[in-house]
Amino acid sequence: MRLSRYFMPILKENPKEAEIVSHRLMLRAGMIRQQSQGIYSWLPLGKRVLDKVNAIIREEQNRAGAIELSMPTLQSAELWQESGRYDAYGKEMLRIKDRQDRPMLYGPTNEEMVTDIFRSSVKSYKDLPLNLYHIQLKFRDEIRPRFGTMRSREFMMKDAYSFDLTREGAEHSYNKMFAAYLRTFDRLGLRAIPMRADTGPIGGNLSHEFIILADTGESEVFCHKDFVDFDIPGENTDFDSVEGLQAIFDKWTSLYAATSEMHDEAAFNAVPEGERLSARGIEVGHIFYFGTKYSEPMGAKVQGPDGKEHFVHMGSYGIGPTRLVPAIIEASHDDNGIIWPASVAPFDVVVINMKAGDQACDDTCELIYAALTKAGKDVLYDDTDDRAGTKFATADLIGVPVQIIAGPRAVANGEVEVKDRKTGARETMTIEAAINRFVA
Ligand code: 5CA
Repeated sequence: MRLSRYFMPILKENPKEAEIVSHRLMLRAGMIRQQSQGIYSWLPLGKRVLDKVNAIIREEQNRAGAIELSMPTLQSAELWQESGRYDAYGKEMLRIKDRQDRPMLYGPTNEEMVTDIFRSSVKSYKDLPLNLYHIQLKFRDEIRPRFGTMRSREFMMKDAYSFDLTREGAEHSYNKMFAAYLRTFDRLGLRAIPMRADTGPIGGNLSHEFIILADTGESEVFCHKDFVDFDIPGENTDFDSVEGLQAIFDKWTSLYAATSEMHDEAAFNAVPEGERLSARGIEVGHIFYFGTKYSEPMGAKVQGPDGKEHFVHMGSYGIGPTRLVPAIIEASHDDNGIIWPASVAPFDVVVINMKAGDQACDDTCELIYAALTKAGKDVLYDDTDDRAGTKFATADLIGVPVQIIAGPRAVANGEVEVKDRKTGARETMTIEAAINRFVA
């Protein structure tokens, strides 16, 4: 992508409305724009990061055996009347009427709709277990939307829903998502700790929130500090192994970890003082087992091996991609801007032409841009005629992991400078060596 033809509206000044660093940097880097309170457009740079986050979430959901579909944002109120949540959900639900005066709503979550899909076609235990997910916009009319896309009214959610014949089966499904979440957040460059959590309007009595420790987090959390160094389940994790996944779950729940709603002061005080971690955190995922809470009132049942009908045991599993993007920034930035983990960076590399219009600089940059693009890399080429200082500041602000800098003096020697955004280390090398670093 040539910067001269891209749309990346950088802000020079710090926006006054932004209270936390991720919101400030997302606005400054031209990633998002607020359209009305708590409702955001994702501008091209932000959209690239969001897509990469979603790609990792999707890979790990698929690996764990979940199946993607897509459900609409607008839902009929009837389904919610069946489950009894239409009245219970309260003011957070945005209620709408269509031209026939039929009550509709902008979905805050999808338990009812997915249960309706399930009951319409699954009739036998032989079709279980089943886990269906989508990545879709949601709307919750939060009283206090704040911190940009961290707590917005319209936001994206990956929500998965599992269906099993028995409670034991449902616990295995829960453990699959538990392990998939550990892997997902790790691949996003984050350390998320599963903590016992309150179930709120979703319901049930088994629930974990996945929390990233950050000073700007909205939740108060308490945990054993060893969680910070626990091993993450590997790529070869066998998601069909009941014992294997139970062992992962047991290990990751063996020490104290709870959000403030579930906090047990006495149990926490039993942890040796030097091993207690009391901190603030950002909730990036939340998983629930709620048994037959929706299947019973909505009549979602299957025929079991005993020939009788059984209401299915369900769980739901949420991740917030539009919250994860700022959460990653909270965890990874410096005074100059964002530092993206390579896995979600909007571009793999930025090629900075320090003197656009200079034949040798132009030729060198074009050569590198073409070679890296051909090698399948996402390359941003700063071909604008801005001053070098402005270009460096922009490259640092948008956080691309590697910068290849082509200035007249180095280019005259057949060389460029390669800068690592995270460490700031710069290395001068031949043009070929710079290309090979990515191609090899
Ligand atoms: N149905 C269940 C799981 S699929 C559910 O709705 N869970 S939830 O309410 O805990 O939300 C799941 C995730 O969505 C949260 O962990 C969080 O990452 C994200 N999320 C929830 N509310 C917001 C919000 N207002 N802004 C941004 N992300 C949000």
